[in-house]
Amino acid sequence: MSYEEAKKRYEALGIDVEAAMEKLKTVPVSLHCWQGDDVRGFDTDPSKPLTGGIQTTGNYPGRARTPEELMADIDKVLSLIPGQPKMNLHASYAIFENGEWADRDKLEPRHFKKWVEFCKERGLGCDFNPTFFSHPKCDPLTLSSPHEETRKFWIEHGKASIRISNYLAEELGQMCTMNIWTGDGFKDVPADRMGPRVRYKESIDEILSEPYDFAKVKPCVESKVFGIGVEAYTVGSAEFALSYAAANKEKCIPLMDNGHYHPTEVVSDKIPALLTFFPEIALHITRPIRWDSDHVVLFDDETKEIAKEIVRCGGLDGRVHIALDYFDASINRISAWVVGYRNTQKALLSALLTPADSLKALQDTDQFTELMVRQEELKTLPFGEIWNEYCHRCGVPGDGEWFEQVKDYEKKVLVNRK
Ligand code: RNT
Ligand code: ZN
Repeated sequence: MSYEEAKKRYEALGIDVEAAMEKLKTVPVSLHCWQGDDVRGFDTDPSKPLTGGIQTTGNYPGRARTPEELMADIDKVLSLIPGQPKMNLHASYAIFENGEWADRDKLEPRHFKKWVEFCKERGLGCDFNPTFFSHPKCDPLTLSSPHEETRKFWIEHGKASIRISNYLAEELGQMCTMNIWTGDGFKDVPADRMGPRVRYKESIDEILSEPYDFAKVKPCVESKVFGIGVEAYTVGSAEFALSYAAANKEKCIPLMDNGHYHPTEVVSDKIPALLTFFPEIALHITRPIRWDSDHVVLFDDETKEIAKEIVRCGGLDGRVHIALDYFDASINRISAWVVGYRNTQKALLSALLTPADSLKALQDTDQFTELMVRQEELKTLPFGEIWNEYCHRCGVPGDGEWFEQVKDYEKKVLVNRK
């Protein structure tokens, strides 16, 4: 079937295919730099383990070890993904020059100058994340630590991150989300659950007292249910993060990561709940398997459902900030990045190709039999033809046309990284 034929099938349902593709081309989706090097960054000893309850598993060859390698890999990825990517950096990816090094509380915008140049040359915006893990100053708590010196160090890191986010937003002329996530929690039953939460709240208050323009820098608070080694208690729980964001609407927004809930909870359903109250929310799109395993995003039911909610709640017009967050070290990392990004784009395109208004009308007129029939019939529309056309219009390969390039890059570049 040709694109034109496929398009007619959608048009028969009242769907404007051209408008869907044009819209998606303008929607920023953040590409996380940390898939390329297993979340190691450049500011600490790479032989030290990842901490904070997250884990990468696998040792597929080709991990990026330097800023140059990571940037080269990102360029490869950018050549294979459609849409409007935006970079997403962690503070641990600071680039130090001339033998200089700065600890996280002393980071400055200039340590991200190379990234700004990278983004400028490619016309990308950039999001940012303070890095509250994999560092000797995790005691193991950070912003919620009972030790004042520890808290102070991490608060300074948070403030430095606001200044860096502001720099990224100013230089690149695009809004910068700055996501606060810590792995703070306990392995076993705590004696005090409130103390750490009160301290966490006060620490975030202090970080957000650093001046910024909320139109340009959007601090986010990401919640979590549990992590490896912190199974019993998480300081920044769902209720904590949502309450914090609700109480500080003029200063920050909530961030939901779909790996951070109990296995039968779904973020798709939470999106409209939050958008009923919050003007803006942020998302980390990932794929949990039994826990927050951060597997590569697939074109699966929940990813599609999340995309549908983003689209039909008006999220593409700046209300929902979309970022990817996964890290698989067991397969080719470029492919992992590309597959997850393309699948997120597929889910969004497929959502844009849904006759949302007519389905809603069926629901509102109690025509549930027909609603089921119509929703099921959408599943066998010729989506692949539209998708490949979208990729080509974005100047990137369609399905079936890109993996050889990754294999080639692996042979020429990745295998030499011993
Ligand atoms: C961890 C959180 C967090 C991190 C990144 C690296 O569970 O999802 O967002 O994955 O900041
Ligand atoms: Zn996340």
